[in-house]
Amino acid sequence: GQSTVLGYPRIGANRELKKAVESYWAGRIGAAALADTAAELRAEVWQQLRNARLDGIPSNTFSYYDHVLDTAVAVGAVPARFTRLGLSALDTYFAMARGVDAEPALELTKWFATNYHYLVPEIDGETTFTPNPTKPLAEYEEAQRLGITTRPVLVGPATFLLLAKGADPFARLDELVEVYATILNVLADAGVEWVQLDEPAYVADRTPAEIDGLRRAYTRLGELAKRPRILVATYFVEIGDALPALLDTPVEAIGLDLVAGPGNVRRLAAAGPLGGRTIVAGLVDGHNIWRTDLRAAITVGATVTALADHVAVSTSCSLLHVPVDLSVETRLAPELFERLAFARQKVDEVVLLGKALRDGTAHVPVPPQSAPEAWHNGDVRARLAALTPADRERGAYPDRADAQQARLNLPELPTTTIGSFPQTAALRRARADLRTGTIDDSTYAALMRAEVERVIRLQEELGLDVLVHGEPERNDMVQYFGEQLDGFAATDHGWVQSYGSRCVRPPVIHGDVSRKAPMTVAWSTYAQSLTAKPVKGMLTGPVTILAWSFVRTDQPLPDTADQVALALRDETVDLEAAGITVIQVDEPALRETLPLRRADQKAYLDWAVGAFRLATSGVTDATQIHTHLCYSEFGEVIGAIDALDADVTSIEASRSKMEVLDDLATIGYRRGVGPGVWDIHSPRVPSQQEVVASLRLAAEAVPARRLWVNPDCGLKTRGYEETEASLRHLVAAAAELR
Ligand code: THG
Ligand code: ZN
Repeated sequence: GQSTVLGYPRIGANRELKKAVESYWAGRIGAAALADTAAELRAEVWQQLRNARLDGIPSNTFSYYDHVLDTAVAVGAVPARFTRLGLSALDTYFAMARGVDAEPALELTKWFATNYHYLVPEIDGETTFTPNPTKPLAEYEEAQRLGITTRPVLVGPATFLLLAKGADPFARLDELVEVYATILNVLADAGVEWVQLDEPAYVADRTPAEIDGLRRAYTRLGELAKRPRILVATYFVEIGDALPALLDTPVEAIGLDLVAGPGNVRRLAAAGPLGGRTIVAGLVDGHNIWRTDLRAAITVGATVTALADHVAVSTSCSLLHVPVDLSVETRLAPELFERLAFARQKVDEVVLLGKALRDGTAHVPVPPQSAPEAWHNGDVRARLAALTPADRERGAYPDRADAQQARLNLPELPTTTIGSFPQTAALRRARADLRTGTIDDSTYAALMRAEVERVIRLQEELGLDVLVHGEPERNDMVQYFGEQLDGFAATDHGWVQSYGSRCVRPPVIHGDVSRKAPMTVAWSTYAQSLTAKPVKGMLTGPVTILAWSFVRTDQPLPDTADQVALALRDETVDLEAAGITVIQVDEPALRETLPLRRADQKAYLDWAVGAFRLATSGVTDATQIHTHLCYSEFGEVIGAIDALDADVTSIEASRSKMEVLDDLATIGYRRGVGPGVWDIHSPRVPSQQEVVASLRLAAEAVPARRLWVNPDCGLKTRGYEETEASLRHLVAAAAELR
């Protein structure tokens, strides 16, 4: 009958944290003002959770940048290259997060299969773990002063090491556990009753040694004479062999995700006696925005209650992944609004479920569950039902390559960019002015067209071979399409943290997806009208659109992917008919949505590849399809990249030193490839010689006639100065090698 949440958004209802942190970085406010804003945001969350009558309130879920980085600081895993800088604790922290001139930042990567990114701890021989409980302790005491008792949350030691990089970080587990032991001691001294240690890494496949490590860690922590009670939280998938291991330890509570892992109920039943432990039942989805089917959740909750002596109702994972408050959305259709719940509303659901499990279900409201008829589109369903394998096939690649070369007549080592050009202050201003009504649609469109023309002229002057229009009209590459497709809805304030101060506003896919009208054709054809060189059409692929949206749960994800794919297919056919000869369909999220368990990966890759091919197989052989993927960890998905059957694939390779090309060669990839030769994540301008060297390295794995020359990602976050200089070197390097 208890209720809790595993975590809560920290950005503030109006992204106050982003504004404060960015002001601090820009030197507009000092550390004290930043700390004040942070304290206000924390107080607001705690008070809100208390007023909602939540029993267990988490703390230390606030972060200036990232909770994995916070944990690294708490255990003293600050690499020497940052302590050496001699900065304040706060500035050392931000140096790790963002880098400084002399030191690159820690690596940023996906937090499991979400669109949140964490900083990868660096563990090396120099790392000496030391307890630094300052932050969890200070937050606990800060809440106490407000009269609110909280449960400090930390990433658990085993997951922390499994997320870290270095030579076998996991070998340091026992040593790290002693540091956690000290932290738990200190917290107990301060009066902390419960801590939450997150071990989400244990929902993926883990080796017996890793499972043993978990058992050892919590046996040791559990045996401490003086410590708070321990909740070990797992989430995102069904727990595996970690459940029996945790039951071997004295931990008092185990958190299970019952939304993404409904099989957890079965596992719990099979696990044997729970020894008086509390099961923290994740019944409310922390990763999606639909209202909970309360009746169904109560049924699951009742089953768990029958198995465990104590049950607390919770969210499936931290609410970090959903927007803060639905009640401020005034422009959503009523039938959508009444089906949604953001963080605040989900807290109410958790409290209600906790009460219902204790007092009975008489007063539980029944929110609308099935989608209204108006969200269904018979035409789209009929099209989907009529699909055949041929709809996902293009002609044989050699024929396509010949037809494309006959039409495009490209030189060897063709040069291109990934799509976006720098988003200047003037462009952002124009978008803001359009939103506030300061300028009208036609003025806005004229400004964007002028920008497209400028970008085309610049690329001609630089001597690039395949041009882009630069995407000045786009905000976010998913939001942009979401705003134009039927079956999608956009929020006004639905921000979710993506990394650090950066946020995204994922659209909501609520109904059958269809295209109202061409989405990009006018921009691409306008750009093409300005030049004799080919201009690439630019689309976001179906998998990425799904990954960066909130998806409907009332039909299988592959069906939604195919609906999006059909809309994109129509767009490619229209682009081709309008004279566009090269079309890029980006899939930067292909890797990130890969299921955590190997057993689920093949099915995912099959439908993901199928959706991409459905989107791209409607054009003739003579139209060249490009795709682009970000991030260098392609290992598990390399076969799928090949199966996409794109004519040209551009990938991030500059930081991984072209290793990915060897992988591609190994699996027999035979089509065009553009390994990024300029790391656009850094403002550094690569010299012509460096680009030449990268290309020579690439040419060892890929024949030169299949090699493209391009940066490793879009340029929207770069400035014009480094963009022009770098592209000049890139074009010159290609010319030199030709
Ligand atoms: N779009 C979406 N998700 C993404 C990316 C994206 N996830 C992975 C990766 N790219 C994350 N990268 C970023 C980079 C920049 C920003 C957000 C995520 C960003 N956001 C603006 C901000 O916070 O100020 C807001 C942008 C806006 O106005 O829409 O800069 O590209 N969906
Ligand atoms: Zn990219």
